Amino acid sequence: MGERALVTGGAGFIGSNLIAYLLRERPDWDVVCFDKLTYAGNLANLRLAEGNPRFTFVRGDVASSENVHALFAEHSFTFVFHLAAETHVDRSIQDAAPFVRTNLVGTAVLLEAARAAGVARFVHMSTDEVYGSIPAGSDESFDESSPLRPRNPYSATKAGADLLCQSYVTTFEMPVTIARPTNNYGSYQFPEKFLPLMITNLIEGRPIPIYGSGENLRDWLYVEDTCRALLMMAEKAEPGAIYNVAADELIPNIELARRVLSLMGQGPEMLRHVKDRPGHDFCYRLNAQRIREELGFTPSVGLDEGLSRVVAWYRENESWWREIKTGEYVKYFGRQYPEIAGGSQ
Ligand code: NAD
Ligand code: TDX
Repeated sequence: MGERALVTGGAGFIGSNLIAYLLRERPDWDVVCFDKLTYAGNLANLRLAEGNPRFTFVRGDVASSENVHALFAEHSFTFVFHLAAETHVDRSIQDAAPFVRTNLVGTAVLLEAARAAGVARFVHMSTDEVYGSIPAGSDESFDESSPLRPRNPYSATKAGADLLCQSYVTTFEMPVTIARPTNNYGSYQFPEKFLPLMITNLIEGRPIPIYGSGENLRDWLYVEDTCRALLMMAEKAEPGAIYNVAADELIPNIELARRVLSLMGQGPEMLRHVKDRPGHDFCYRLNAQRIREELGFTPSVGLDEGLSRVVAWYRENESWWREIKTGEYVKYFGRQYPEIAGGSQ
């Protein structure tokens, strides 16, 4: 019999890729997207799912008990993939409040509803940022038992959500599995994030802003590999397990920028060193042995291949990101789904 999966935050970058992936890879599953449609949510991201009879969109706020209650009253879920979050570190430095509300309160509300409903598996999307930063010159890496030492408001709220999930495993024996992936990139990534910002700026003839020296290191994971890991975790992981998900493609930001320049046929005059992010984490390096050994997961798209694909995608989908950069994309809000679950905003 087919299963029903809930994807929170499914109108965002990874969520929309996950929905397309689940509809394709699990042809007998129904998939429900629950999303508030914040500035980062965009119904245009769901064009591959739109019209599919196995897909339903519900507009709602994970931090609203009323909205979440209405969702669970309407649907019975086997799997919950919890991706809804405020996600941009720079925004969390400007104003932490929405991060606390969505990432902490939202996770608490959703856990409680999923527990009451007795879902078979709750996959929580955490992040590599919860471990904090590895200093320059160290070759340390984090495994799943490393302490959580978040250093910015975004990662602090993600660490809190991660711990809430762990508490539901020990207190209620709830079948929660936690994913801690590295930096994702791919189609439909909001152009405030580094990689799509670089590509779209270059197409517009604008420079690439490099925070500080550009020596900070990130590990770049192609979004479809993340989707595959999340599905494996839903279907194969032991309840309560935590998995790092890494690409093993750690490079300095400046080097990533140079590769993008080269792919796009542009030169170093397009680089601009700008003021550094306050508290800028230097490096996240993960040991991902556990998911490899226990679930057989290894990433399949290397950085060279992934970068070519993503540059091509942003070139071919100019209207998608131009509507975001001009703010025009809000036209999608309320176009087809004006109501919010449970009736109030
Ligand atoms: P995104 O910002 O592109 O999308 C977030 C989505 O969540 C949007 O559609 C937004 O409308 C929705 N949302 C926000 N607040 C909500 C609320 N209160 N109720 C319901 N929906 C709400 O984010 P993303 O990059 O796709 O990240 C998805 C998840 O993966 C997040 O939990 C993030 O912390 C985690 N993560 C992301 C990365 C990355 O590199 N992008 C890496 C590791 C982990
Ligand atoms: O304009 C920029 N210039 C720049 O040098 C931007 C936007 C970023 N950067 C640097 C900061 C980081 O070292 O590039 C790196 C990547 O920055 P972001 O795209 O903002 O990602 P990061 O801060 O690493 O966090 C991301 O990965 C972990 C996601 O946004 C998080 O949601 C995820 O949890």
